[in-house]
Amino acid sequence: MAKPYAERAKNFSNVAAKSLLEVMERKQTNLCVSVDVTKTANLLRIVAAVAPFVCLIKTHVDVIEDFDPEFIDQLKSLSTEHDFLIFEDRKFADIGNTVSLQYSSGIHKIASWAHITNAHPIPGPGIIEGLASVGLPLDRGLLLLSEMSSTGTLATGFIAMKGISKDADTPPDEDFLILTPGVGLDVKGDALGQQYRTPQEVIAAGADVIIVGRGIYGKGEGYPTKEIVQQAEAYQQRLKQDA
Ligand code: S5P
Repeated sequence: MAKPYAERAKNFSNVAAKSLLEVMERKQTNLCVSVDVTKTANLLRIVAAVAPFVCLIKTHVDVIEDFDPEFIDQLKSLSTEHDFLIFEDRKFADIGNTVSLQYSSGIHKIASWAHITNAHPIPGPGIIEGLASVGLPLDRGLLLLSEMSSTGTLATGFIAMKGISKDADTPPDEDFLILTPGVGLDVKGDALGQQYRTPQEVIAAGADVIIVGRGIYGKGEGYPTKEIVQQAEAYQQRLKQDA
């Protein structure tokens, strides 16, 4: 039996990691829905539909065509109302100075609203220092990409790089949160190299939070809202069984 989320929350000093585990405990869910759609109305419709079943919503804010600051206010209200965190999947990948600007500034001002973001560790420790200089004062969390779900990926375990995360000095019982995308119940992949595993497979491999996208909201125009609600509930229940 896995340790209760509330107990694991005590292992983390990072506020975002702790908050995520606390939400998981309160709502008894480890489902994150990834919403990759291009219109704010559609994104907010999907988020409202899945909100009761998730601990986390993942966005790619740079694919949105009608972005405005009001959209962020609406997303934040849904996050407060339905008790979930927001993860902007920005996959930062540059030197510390550049990522700190990309994170804090520009049109999207990601650090001002996303509880969690992520980065490729490839540039070295400076990327983490740059993002931390912006994010830590705001109690934000940073995930590092150690692997990717796509065919032929070159990212295979960079997290082991010395000085980034797990190194020789890391105590063996240190807790890590593992968030895993590329999950689908009845599909194997897409035409552009995405590869899916089942919830059972990724949980067995150590995933704490499972990220599901098109498996829940559909492709193209997407599923009707009723079907999205049914899919989200089905995934949440399935994950509970497999955990
Ligand atoms: O290795 C990865 C890492 C990420 S963050 N593979 C992924 O698919 N992702 C993201 O997860 C990807 O950018 C997309 O937003 C989501 C998967 O969406 P789906 O529709 O294929 O479930």
